Amino acid sequence: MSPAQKADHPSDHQADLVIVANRLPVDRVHNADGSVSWRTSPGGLVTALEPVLRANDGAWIGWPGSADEEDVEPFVEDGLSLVPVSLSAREVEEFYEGFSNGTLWPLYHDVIAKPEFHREWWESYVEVNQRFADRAAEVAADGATVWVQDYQLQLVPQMLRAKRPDLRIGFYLHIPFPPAELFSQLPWRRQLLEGLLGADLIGFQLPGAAANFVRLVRSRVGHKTHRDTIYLPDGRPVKATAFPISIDTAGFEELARSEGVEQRAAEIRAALGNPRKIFLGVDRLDYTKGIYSRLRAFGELVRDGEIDVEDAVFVQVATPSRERVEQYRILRDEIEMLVGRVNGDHGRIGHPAIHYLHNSYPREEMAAFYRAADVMVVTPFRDGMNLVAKEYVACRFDNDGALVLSEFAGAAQELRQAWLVNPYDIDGMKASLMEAFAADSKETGRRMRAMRKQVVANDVSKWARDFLDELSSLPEQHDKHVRRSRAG
Ligand code: GDG
Repeated sequence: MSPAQKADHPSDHQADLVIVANRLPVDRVHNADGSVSWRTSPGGLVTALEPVLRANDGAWIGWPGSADEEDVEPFVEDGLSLVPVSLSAREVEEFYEGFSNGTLWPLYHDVIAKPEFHREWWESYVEVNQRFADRAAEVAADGATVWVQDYQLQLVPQMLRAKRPDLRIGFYLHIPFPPAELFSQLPWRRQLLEGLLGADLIGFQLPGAAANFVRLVRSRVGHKTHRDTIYLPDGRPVKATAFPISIDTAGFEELARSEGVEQRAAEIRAALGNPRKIFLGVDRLDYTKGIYSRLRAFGELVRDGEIDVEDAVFVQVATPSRERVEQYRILRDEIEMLVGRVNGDHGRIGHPAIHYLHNSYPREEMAAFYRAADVMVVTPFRDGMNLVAKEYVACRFDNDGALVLSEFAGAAQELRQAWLVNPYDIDGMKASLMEAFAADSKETGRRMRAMRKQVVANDVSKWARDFLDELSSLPEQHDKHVRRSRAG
């Protein structure tokens, strides 16, 4: 079969590179005429992995995003081989909203919200992970590389290795990995650690997360470790190390420089009444992001007369997220009540203190927001990385604009020249917001230049390359082990 013929029949061939992620990079759309089509949902991960996938005849395994669909055959969309995994409505509730987002997400983010432990959720997590692993085992060619993504699929590496010891398996965790004291609450802690240990290489956002993992493996599973390497009893080494993720820096900058975006940024400023300064927050509406505290800090500055609503305005984009999970509904109500109160108490006709947008926007509009904003406010209580902070920096090609950034975002390890804040300290946050607000262009320029250097030199393709290079450069021990397991 020619490569073109192969691409038309993805189910007929096996791939040398397989990405396994909870979501496919496309959404299933049901059209009015009853037909079904696919809409690409371009995220940073797809942008980064697309070139490697194309170059390696790769495939992407994931859930198409709607429950209880009949099984969909693998298909090719825009030249990418996509392999759908179906979830029932009950699995969406128990595996996705339940164990992934009601147990693991809060547990891995410092227990900001209380994690719930339910045995049915765990059973569903095991079943769905097995389905993803089975799919990967079918799709991967002999000796292929499989890269598993994120907290929803932590058991896949071990399940996959059990079926296919010939594969080279990588795993990347996009969210923080918690300290032992928190992780140990999990009734299924050992199973999760062993699940991850099926990989040859486990990537984390920060060195501290990798160290937490290695320490836990030593104390809970009892394996020998040396620095970032774990030695399993059968002699197979597993490396756990940091690969801080990034963005398509050049792509964002190009968008920001385009005439359409420049014009739209001017329109946004004008629609806001051309205030002297615009503060901006952009987040998924999630309790880890610290939206409430930052708006409270801003509201107090307006109340105290430090900021005049005719001089400055706060725009908060809160993208709808996990709306069926109770804690997210409560958070939305709390934030909306606060916005109403601040605007009711301190706004004037035509001048609300806070513009709150519960909506999602196309990439161009996001870039226009970043271009329009003078002070970008990113204040999560805990965040694996936070791409919004890096996107803002990428869009500020004329080296202006100020970034206020939480110390507890992974991005703070790289963007040292931001105004770093502790989001639990409202007074400290108020002081930093005022400093960033009042900083002159010499100060903001000095800081932004340094941050841009970092984000330009470390983009998401470098992240993907670094991970895959590391994975393929673990040959000796790996091949020795594969030979041994084949012989056995
Ligand atoms: C997880 C980790 C880690 C948001 N609203 C819209 C929109 N977005 C885009 C942003 C950004 C992305 O979504 C959000 O990424 P973050 O990194 O800020 O946060 P999480 O969603 O929590 O991501 C995080 C990340 O994984 C990657 O490893 O950094 O720590 O929690 O790209 O621009 N994009 C568009 N419209 C919106 O309305 N087009």
